[in-house]
Amino acid sequence: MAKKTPNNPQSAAPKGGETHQQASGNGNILTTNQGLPISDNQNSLRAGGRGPTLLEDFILREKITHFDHERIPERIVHARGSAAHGYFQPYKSMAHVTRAAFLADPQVKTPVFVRFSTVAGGAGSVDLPRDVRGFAVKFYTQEGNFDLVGNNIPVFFIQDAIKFPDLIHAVKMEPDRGYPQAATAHDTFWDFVSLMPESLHMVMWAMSDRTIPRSFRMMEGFGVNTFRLVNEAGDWKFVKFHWRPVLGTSAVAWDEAVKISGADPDFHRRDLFEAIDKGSYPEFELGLQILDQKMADQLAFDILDATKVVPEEIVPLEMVGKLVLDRNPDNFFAETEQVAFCPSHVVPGIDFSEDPLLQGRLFSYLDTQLIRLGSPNFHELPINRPKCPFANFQRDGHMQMLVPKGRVSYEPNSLDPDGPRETPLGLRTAAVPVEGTKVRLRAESFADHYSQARLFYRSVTPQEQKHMASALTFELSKVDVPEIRRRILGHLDIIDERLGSQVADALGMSGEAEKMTPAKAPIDLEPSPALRLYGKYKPTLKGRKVGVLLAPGFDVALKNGLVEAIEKEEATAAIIAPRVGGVEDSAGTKHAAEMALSGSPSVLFDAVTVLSGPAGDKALTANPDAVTFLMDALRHLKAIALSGVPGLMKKAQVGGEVGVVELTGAKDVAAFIEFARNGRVWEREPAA
Ligand code: HDE
Repeated sequence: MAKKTPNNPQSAAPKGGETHQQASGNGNILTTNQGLPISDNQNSLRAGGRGPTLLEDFILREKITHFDHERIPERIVHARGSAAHGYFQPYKSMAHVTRAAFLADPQVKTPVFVRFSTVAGGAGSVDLPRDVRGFAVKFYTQEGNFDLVGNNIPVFFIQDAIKFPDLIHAVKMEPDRGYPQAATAHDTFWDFVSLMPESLHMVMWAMSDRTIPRSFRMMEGFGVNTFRLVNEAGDWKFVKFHWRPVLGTSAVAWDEAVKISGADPDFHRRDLFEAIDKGSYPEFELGLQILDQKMADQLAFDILDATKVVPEEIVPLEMVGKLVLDRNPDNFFAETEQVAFCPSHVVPGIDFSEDPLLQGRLFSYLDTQLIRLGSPNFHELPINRPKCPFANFQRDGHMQMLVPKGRVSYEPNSLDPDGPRETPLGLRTAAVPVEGTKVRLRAESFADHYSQARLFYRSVTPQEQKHMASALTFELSKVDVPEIRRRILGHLDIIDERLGSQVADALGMSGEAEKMTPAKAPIDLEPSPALRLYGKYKPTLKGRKVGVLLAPGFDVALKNGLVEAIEKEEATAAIIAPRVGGVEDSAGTKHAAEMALSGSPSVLFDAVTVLSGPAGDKALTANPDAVTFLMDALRHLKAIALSGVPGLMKKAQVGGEVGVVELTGAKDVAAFIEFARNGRVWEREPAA
């Protein structure tokens, strides 16, 4: 038998998921990719100690060549992403509506890999631009992989896939100047949307707090396009997929987003990784909106139009199972970067609708994986490989990793009677009758571009409305060409006159809106409170991070009580000190710190506390980082608990506001926790 040595990697043939070390030997001998042990990894081969490097140095050349090829083309959209492994488990059988096995048995846990992303920025851009977030789930079911490739917003900018390259070109960096990176706040984006009224509904969502989420763990997810569920008898119903975060939804303030982007560009990635690392597993419930053709026909819009929601008040969500993310990737590139999602990856029991956006997506994703991963064998990469057996007669191709056996690579055949064959259990497309004249035409039922934009604006809370007006003002203030601003103001007037005039006023352009004529006059729809971001979920501090700033002379009993109360809520207390080496309490005992104040602005936390003694207070008062720490926490409507910092409070002009608690004992800690559970102290936000 061949011995397992570094010289003989074949003796330990790599299986999916094996590490490089496992595949190449015992793991502590450095080798080339051919398994040759390396004796010197510090010096290239030279003609004499100070002489030229020799072309013969194949070890140097292999290492550098591999390095030169380390990057693959990044995704044209959703380039920046963060991912995790987990599982999905249904609550009950859904066999009456779908044949899908992963939705049939509450005992079965289906492994999943989930990738969250931003859309517009490059792979190295920051986590908190104003942007839609991708929410892509790969279910490795026993009947093959099902990819639910969704976003955190339930609608899309365009109705027809043919406009996607235009939309993305408009939002990406402008081609002559190469900026702005990861931002909608520039002329080409607003020019495009001002000329494409179908985008206005999603523009309203994009300008809401949904596009600056607090955490991937606190976002809803949506399949956006309409799909079909098909049962054993072949009966089908339409379905809309929803993900609901168990922690509730939450967003940061715009000013926070801007500051977080500087203080921690990896804010969301770190948050996801750390949460899973410490066992606080993100959870999402899968909700289905199921409706038959008759119900769809009664809606005020077309079920095939991806710029529309089906209000939950009309078709309620049926919660069917839970997704738990319980394992971080082992290797970012091998998993998060190489994972390939395709909406065309479905399982028996799930089928497509004729939504023209979805139909285009069915082509695009496979095509994109071919250029990005460079081979039709991308499904053989460990992260993409189905976890059920798969077999067919496709062969060869760039980077083939399987070694198919035998003479037969065709079907029908008689030479391999045990080879793969069709099965009645396989995918059966819903028998949907289709006929029509070949035509390039947008259906009349897609013509109402304003009613749901109005519905969204009028359904959300006053705070959300106010933030939308500020976001629109901010973005349009970055648009140079006045005609573009005027066109948008004209659209806003149609959506809601109050919003239009608020934004016009804030821009200093009252009365300058261009009059726009809708293709179809909007109607007033019944408001849908389900569209709100705030107030829908139970208040909780679970999964949050509280910044505990300690300065010299702080009261240790108070600190311990506070940390205990925070941890009881299943939140994290992050200990900050002026210097990372630690800080002394009032008895002179030194306490370790996790973070230094200069690198830990309050924007990184959900609520903050500052505990100090007189000497510490004096130092904090003289420290601009401490002053901004407190001022920002107040501005960002955070719960604040303070002890022993009269000087700092005076300097930062903080004290007496709602949600600012001066700690004297345990009951004050409880009051602080109560404010913190509510997320933000909205009473402090000035009225519109
Ligand atoms: Fe995508 N989209 N998209 N998209 N999309 C891609 O595929 C595309 C759309 C979404 O984490 C690309 O693998 C077209 C809607 C997510 O890897 C590409 C159209 C929704 C991800 C592509 C849309 C999405 C992508 C780029 C209009 C929400 C990231 C890289 C017809 C339901 C998946 C890639 C990941 C990625 C095309 C519209 C979500 C180019 C043509 C609507 C979450 O194939």
